[in-house]
Amino acid sequence: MLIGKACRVGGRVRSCVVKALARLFTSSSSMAKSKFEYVRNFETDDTCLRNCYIVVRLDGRNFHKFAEQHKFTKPNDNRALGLMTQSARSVMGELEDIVIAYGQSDEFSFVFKRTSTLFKRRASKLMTHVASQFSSSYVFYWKEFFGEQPLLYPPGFDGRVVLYPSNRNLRDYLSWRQADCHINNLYNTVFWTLVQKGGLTTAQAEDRLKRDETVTKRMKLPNEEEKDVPVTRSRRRVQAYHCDIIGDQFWEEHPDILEDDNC
Ligand SMILES: Nc1nc2c(ncn2[C@@H]2O[C@H](COP(=O)(O)OP(=O)(O)O)[C@@H](O)[C@H]2O)c(=O)[nH]1
Ligand SMILES: [Mg+2]
Repeated sequence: MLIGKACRVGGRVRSCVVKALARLFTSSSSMAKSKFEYVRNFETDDTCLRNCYIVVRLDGRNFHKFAEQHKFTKPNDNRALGLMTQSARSVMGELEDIVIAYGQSDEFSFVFKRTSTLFKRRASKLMTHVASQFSSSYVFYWKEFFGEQPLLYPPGFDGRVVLYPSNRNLRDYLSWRQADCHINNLYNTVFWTLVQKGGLTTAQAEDRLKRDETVTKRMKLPNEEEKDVPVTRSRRRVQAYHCDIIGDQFWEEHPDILEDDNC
C-alpha cells in the first residue's frame, strides 16, 4: 500500500521508499526468523545406528476391505501381487542403497545396506520416501495390472523402521516374514478350498479349522513359491525371484547382498 502511494510521487522518492522498506523488512524478518527459529530444536534426532541394516516395512492400510472392494481373487490375487512387486521395483529404482526387498500379501520389507548414508540415515526420511514412492507407484501402475477395473479410492501404506545389527538377525527377520507368508497362505488355501470346493460357509470353514489343526498340517500347498517375492539387486539390475529365503541356498547364490559382519 505504501509503495503504491510512493509510486505516484515520482521515481526517486519511490526508489528511496522501496529501499527503506526493503531494509526494514529484511531486518524485521531476520529478527522474526531468529525469534522463531528455536522451534527447530523440537525436532528429534532419528539417525539410525551405524553398522545396522535398516529395514523399512510397509503394510497396506485396511487391505481386508480394499481387497474385497477390488474383487481380489481368493486366496491369492496374481494381479495384486504383480502390482506390489512392480511398486517395489520402482522404490528400488529410486533408492539405490536397497539391497533386497521381500513382499507378501499387502506388505513389503526393504533392506538398506548396512553402510548406507542415504539421507544421513534419518529414519523418518528413509521411511517416508519408501512409503510415498511405493504408494504413488501402486496407483500409477494400477491399470497395467488391473486393466479396465477401476481403482475406487487411494490406497495407503503405513511404514516402520527396524534395525538389525548382524547378518543372522537380518536373515532371521526375512525368514520370519517368509514363514508368516507360508502359514497364512496354507490357512487361506485350505479355508477357501473348504468354502469353494467343499461347499462350507465361511463360518463353518473357520470352525472346522479351529477344531482340526491337522487339516492344515496334512495339506500341501500348490505353487506355494509364487505367493511371495524377494526382489534383489545385483550390479544395479533389479530382479524378482519366487524362492525360499529361509535356507542357505539363496544366500550362497547371492553373496553380494549381505555385507561383512565385522565392519
Ligand atoms: N482376496 C485376497 N485378499 C488379500 C490378498 N492379499 C492381501 N489380501 C487382504 O489383505 C489383508 C492383509 O492383512 P492385514 O494387513 O493384517 O489386514 P489390514 O489391516 O486389513 O490391511 C489380508 O487379510 C487379506 O484380507 C489377495 O491376494 N487376495
Ligand atoms: Mg494391512
